[in-house]
Amino acid sequence: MKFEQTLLDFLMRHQEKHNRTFHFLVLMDAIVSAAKRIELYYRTGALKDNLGLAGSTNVQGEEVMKMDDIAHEIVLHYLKSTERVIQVVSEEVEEIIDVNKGGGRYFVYFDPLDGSSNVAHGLPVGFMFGIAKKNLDGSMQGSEDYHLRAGNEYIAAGMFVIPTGMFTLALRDAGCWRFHMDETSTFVKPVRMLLPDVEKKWELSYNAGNTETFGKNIQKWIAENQSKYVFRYLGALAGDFHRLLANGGMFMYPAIVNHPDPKKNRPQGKLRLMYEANVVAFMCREAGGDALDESGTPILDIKPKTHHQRTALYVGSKKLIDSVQKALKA
Ligand code: AFP
Repeated sequence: MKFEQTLLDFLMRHQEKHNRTFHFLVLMDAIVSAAKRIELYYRTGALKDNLGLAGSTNVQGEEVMKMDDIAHEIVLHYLKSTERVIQVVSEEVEEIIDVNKGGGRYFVYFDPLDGSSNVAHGLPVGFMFGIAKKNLDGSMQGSEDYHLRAGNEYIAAGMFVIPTGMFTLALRDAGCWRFHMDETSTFVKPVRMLLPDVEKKWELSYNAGNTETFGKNIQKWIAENQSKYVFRYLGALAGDFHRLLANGGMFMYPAIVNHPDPKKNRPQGKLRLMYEANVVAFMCREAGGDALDESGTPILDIKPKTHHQRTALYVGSKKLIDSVQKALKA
């Protein structure tokens, strides 16, 4: 009889190999439990009437679906239960949430249900998260912005594409891994993800309807390059990035600077730095790729000023990111 590897077994070996503690296993166990629970609600959402609007707006001023509230509560519950999380930032809540004032070692930044325009259709959404750890030497502790870590300080980042059972996790300096979960979400088939060099498979992923609102240099780059690549766009970052990691290419959400209604411009970009852009940038770096903002700054180098900060994002295969960087700086 052949037994499959479990996710915790995979992580245990990883921690041992890198001489790390098992606290991280407890945290990951909670995150996987939360993902399973969200997936269950999502699958049964229509039956349980969980997919309608909750009638409120979130901190980004967007309508909150009931499912977003549920997913947030689920993640918070499981993170609290670990007693190892200091604070969390959730897309659904304005404030930073103190989880364990007395102790703990991790900060978790998450979007429990990213891509909410897909919810009403039962199409894939993402549960995205980044994890940073307190400085065990005590430095920075007590400082007000201790939780505001740049992506290059994260120790791990990952995303579940719900409800597909696909999970991708990047561990700092130890690779980006994709897990194909079975129906119990327990047994996995880990696959090391490396962006492929074969350009004929590369894809471009962006909201093409926004093209005329982008900066002129990016519009020019698109006009000169887009016909070389296949175009794909789901409207949920986790799903779009999932494809990209396997096929290569670039996902972008440029700054909106030429909207006919100037009030709708988004010079800072749309995506959230700490739980969207950093998460994919971190995974992409471990898979051999790169990520930039509109000024050409590496996403992972941006030191956040606020926990819900937005950014423009260009993420994917190095060659394309280098080419976009030249265009941004031209
Ligand atoms: P929503 O959760 O508001 O749908 O936003 C999803 C998202 O942050 C990201 O997952 C998508 O890639 C991007 O926004 C889609 O944005 P557009 O609908 O403007 O294309």
